[in-house]
Order: sequence, then C-alpha cells, then structure tokens
Amino acid sequence: MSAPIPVVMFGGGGHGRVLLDAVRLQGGYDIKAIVDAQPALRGEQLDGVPIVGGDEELPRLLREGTRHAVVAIGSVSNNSQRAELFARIKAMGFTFVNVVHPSAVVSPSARLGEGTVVLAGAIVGPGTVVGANVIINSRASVDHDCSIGDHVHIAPGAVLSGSVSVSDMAFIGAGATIKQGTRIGRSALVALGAAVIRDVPDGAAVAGVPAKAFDKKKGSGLA
Ligand code: JB3
Repeated sequence: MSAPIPVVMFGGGGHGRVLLDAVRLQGGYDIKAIVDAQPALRGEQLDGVPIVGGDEELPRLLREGTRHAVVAIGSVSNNSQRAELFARIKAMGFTFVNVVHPSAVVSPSARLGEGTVVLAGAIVGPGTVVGANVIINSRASVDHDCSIGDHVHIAPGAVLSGSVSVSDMAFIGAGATIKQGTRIGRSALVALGAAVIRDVPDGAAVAGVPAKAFDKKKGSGLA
C-alpha cells in the first residue's frame, strides 16, 4: 500500500472542516498543513491539522515535498476569490486533488475537473462534465448530462435536473431546484430555495418560486 500523498489545504474554516472530514474518509491523501490568510490562526489547529501561517509558507511546503493542494474556501455567493486563488496556486506548481466523500455517488461516465470536490451524499449523474475547482456540496444532486463550468459552487441540497448547464463562477444556493435543460449564466447567483424554470443570464441574480431577478446589491435575504 503506497504512502498517502501529502496535501496542503487553503482555508481553515467551516468548509475546511468539511473537506478534512471527506479527505480522511476517502483515504489516499494526508492533509499535512493548512494555510490561512488570518494571521491570528497561525499556530492553531483544525481537527488536529496545524495552521502553519499564510500563503507565504508555500515555497517552504513545496521544498519539503508537498506539491498537492485543495481549496477549502467556501464562499457563499462570490466565487471569484476562489478562482483567483486556484490560478495563483496552480502557477506556483501545485496540483489540486479531487475529494469525493465515500457516501457520494459519482457516475463512472461523469468527469470531474482538477480540484473539484463532491461532498457527503451528493450525486453526479452519467454523462455530466464538471469543470475545475467546483464545490458539489453535501446532498446536492447534479443529474445526467449536465455541464458545469469552473469555480462553480452548488450548495447543499441543490437539485439540477438533466442537461442543465452552469457557467463559470456561478453560485447555486442551498435547496435550489433547476429545471431540466436550463442555462445558468457566468457568475450568476441562484438564491437559496429558488425554483429556476428559465435561463438565468450572465451575472444575474434570481430568487423565489418561480425564480425572478433581483438586484444583487440590494440582496434578497436568501443568499
Ligand atoms: O454552507 C456551508 C455548508 N458551508 C459554508 C461554506 C460553503 O462557505 C460555510 O458555512 C461558510 O459559509 C463558508 O465556509 P468557509 O469558506 O470555510 O468560511 P470561513 O469560516 O470564513 O473560512 C474561510 C477561511 O479561508 C478563513 O479563515 C479565511 O481567512 C481563509 N482565506 C480566505 N482567503 C484564505 C484566503 N486562506 C488562504 N490561505 N488564502 C486565501 O486567499
């Protein structure tokens, strides 16, 4: 049995705790260290893993042989920060690992991009293609033949029917439901519990049943 691959995790918060749990249950990887942007967390631990400091620790971790990474910054509406971090860390020479919780069901014909994570009880259906650095959160269901872009976040319990397409950096809120064949635009925001029955344009925000547009700046109280 080969030794587990050492991995550095970016972010020591709630999403980090969830990912750490999934990595440990999945096996094959060893989260050696967490780097977090909050200086106050240096020297702390998250479920037994040391928070060694901020991103300035990365050259040392690379020298010491940790070349794999996982992004544990959740974000609940704006995915651009996750996308920026992913690109910056990739440029440093790190490879991102896939984390698939053992209770998740990922079809053998589904494809997951680099660094994509599939959490407890989630489903990824046959023929579905998922981009890089995507969060398919707990109990989310992405059905057959969907196309999910990079840096998307599909929050817990969201349901995407067949052949749904979600563009880069979009956010699908907890418990939202997307009608089959619908397109969700780039950086669009679907609020918690929305029922989406028509396409959502790039950058738009929708909430409600059926989902209707709202002004992101004013918010909907649901995202
Ligand atoms: O709703 C659910 C199920 N999960 C939420 C998740 C998707 O998003 C969760 O409840 C939270 O709302 C959120 O989890 P997250 O991202 O862990 O939130 P937070 O507790 O704020 O932890 C993020 C950590 O990442 C913070 O400690 C930040 O300091 C750190 N961070 C932010 N930007 C960073 C960076 N760390 C590094 N190394 N580099 C960064 O650029």
